[in-house]
Amino acid sequence: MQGQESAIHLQTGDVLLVTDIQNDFLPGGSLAVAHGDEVVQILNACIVDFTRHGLMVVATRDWHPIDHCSFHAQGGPWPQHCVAGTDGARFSASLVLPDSVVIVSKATLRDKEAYSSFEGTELDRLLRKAGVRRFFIGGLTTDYCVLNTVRDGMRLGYAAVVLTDTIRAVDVTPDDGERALVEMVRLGAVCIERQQIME
Ligand code: VGL
Ligand code: ZN
Repeated sequence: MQGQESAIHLQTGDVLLVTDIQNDFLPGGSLAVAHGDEVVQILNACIVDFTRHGLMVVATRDWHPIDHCSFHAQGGPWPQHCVAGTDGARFSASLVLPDSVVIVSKATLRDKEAYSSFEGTELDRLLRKAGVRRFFIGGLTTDYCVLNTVRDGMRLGYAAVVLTDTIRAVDVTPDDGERALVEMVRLGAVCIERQQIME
């Protein structure tokens, strides 16, 4: 497949975006993503790779008010999930974040859905200030937050590397995740697995 590389060396200006590893998106959660738990250990290894290099790690979280417009009760497409401050919105207890992690909360306003981690957040400003030129992205979900973050980030001028063994899709429609991957490659994102990160 186009967009595949054999190996990528970490360099200054790289950042890792750990996307929405929250209880509600994991098995047992209110919007559980099938096999979502399988990515956590691989992401932990990525986090170690980046921190060892002194590179920034950002953890994003879906952080909704209790009456968010995306919930069924408000006529939206999703069951209630990731309500700010609840256990469902907490990062998985299995995710090992460094003390230096930067946390970015998204979709925090009642009347606004935002799947991209750049939309309505300080993420772009934060990355620019840190001299970031390229983001590596993993987490949940392939077909919503990951896809939209890659799209926005590339539009903003960042290079994007998708860590394909660290993402899982909601797949509301079968193959949404596959289509999202094809779309990200079409946009110019590079796809690798964690073991292809060279230090
Ligand atoms: C997401 C579904 C609902 C995501 C957020 O961040 O991928 N997906 N809310
Ligand atoms: Zn949400």
